[in-house]
Amino acid sequence: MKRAFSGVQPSGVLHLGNYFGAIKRFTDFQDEYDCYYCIVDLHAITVYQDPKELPRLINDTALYYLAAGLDPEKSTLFVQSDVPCHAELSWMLECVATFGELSRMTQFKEKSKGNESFSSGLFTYPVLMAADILLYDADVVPVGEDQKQHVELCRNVAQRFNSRYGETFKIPEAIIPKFGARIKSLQDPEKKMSKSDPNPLGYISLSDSKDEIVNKVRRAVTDSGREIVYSPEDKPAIANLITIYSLCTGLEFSEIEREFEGRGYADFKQALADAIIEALAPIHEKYRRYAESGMVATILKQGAAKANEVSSQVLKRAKQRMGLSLLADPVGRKLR
Ligand code: AQP
Repeated sequence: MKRAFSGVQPSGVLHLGNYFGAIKRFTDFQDEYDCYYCIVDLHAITVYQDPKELPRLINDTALYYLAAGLDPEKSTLFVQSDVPCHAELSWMLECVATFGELSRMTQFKEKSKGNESFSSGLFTYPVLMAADILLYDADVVPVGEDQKQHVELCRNVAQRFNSRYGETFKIPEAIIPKFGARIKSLQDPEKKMSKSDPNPLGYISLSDSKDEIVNKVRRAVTDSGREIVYSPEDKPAIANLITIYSLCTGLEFSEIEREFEGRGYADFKQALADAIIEALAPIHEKYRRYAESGMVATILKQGAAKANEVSSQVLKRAKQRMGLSLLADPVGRKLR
């Protein structure tokens, strides 16, 4: 069976972008791939996280993975910091990645902009992500569009490592959805929907109540005119709302345009809020059942045991290739 790997940061409550761009799709891979899904807490701490809040966010992210349909019998779900190989391989890969290629990463440029004292972890974040992926010999990496550049860097670093030290890593491929790969902020269609957006009106969290959803959709920015047409260039705000409506209902853009022909933004927004509420209802229900079951800790513990087993073999291989650690070589070749 081929392998899939992906992760989500526990840096806030997950939103519609994380859902449609990533975790909903994770479940589609479960029958075809041997899946490893990680809660990447080491990535989250590249910006400050309150240590009193972080455990709750980690648990919450696991609950949303499960509520979205991830089956722990089919997929391995674990927390990154429970598997030490990630940090160890990351350092080895930092010695292969170059300062220049990391400087070109768009996410780093955006997150460090106007901030003079960002952490060095924010800069090396994509290398840790490369380690995450390569440790599982992943064939595919289902992600939203914002992570495409990071998967490309992972491929480049792995290829460089392989040509310098000999065949070691499988070269993975990013799988980006056709629609929903980049859901935009409800307040600024130039920006992606993001959980660390300081303005909560910009995103719809998976935990939002019906009233919050109605309020956020009602206050979402629109474009000039009043027609409901999908035209990302001329009407980026409406195109974003149509995309969300399409993802929630399964309707084609043309069907949506027909449904709302001659009707205004207010009607469309009401229907959109209803569609989001309906799409999130089963997730809320499943979230509640998993939270009450108290099963999450056991699922994460079992997942970490399996992830440690698989990743330690790949790390050992990489160490041997690099000529590190006498103990990494089981036949003690270097001890002669
Ligand atoms: N707006 C989005 N549209 C589609 N997909 C998205 N993803 C994130 N935002 C959107 C995808 O969700 C997965 C998990 O993302 P992440 O938590 O690892 O980090 P991120 O991409 O940086 O997401 P956020 O919400 O913007 O987090 P913060 O604000 O903490 O940086 C990834 O597959 C991502 O592509």
